[in-house]
Amino acid sequence: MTGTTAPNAVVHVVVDGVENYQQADGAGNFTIQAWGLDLGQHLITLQASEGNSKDSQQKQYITTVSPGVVTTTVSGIELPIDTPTLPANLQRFDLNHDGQFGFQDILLFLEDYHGSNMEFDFNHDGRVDLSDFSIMISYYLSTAR
Ligand SMILES: [Ca+2]
Ligand SMILES: [Ca+2]
Repeated sequence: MTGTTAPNAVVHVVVDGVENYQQADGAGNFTIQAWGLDLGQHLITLQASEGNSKDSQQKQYITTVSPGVVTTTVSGIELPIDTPTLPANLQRFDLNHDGQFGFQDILLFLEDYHGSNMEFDFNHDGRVDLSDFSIMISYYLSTAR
């Protein structure tokens, strides 16, 4: 089985209920082999995952091992991992620019509290202060699950 996914993502493969996994290379290419399959049809399920519990969609293939055929190849498997994009009204709070609005961003704000970074001036009154922090927190609480 060969295909592509995100660089260095871990590809999980389940063949007939037996799980295996392999890390894709730096270009996102992966090659996985399953040995000793019986004749007949086999269900193959693939899913790639990255840190921060980002997963690709699951893909399923059915491959048939025929008599006399030594190698059956499934190629061109694509397992893209979408990076979730932050809603536009939350992007300004993504202070460390990792594509997510989380606790790390709040810590960054606190580190530069009363600082000069006008990127943190969420209400555009020319000061970074408690009112900006409360704006950030109220958005954070409204998105926290
Ligand atoms: Ca962030
Ligand atoms: Ca302000």
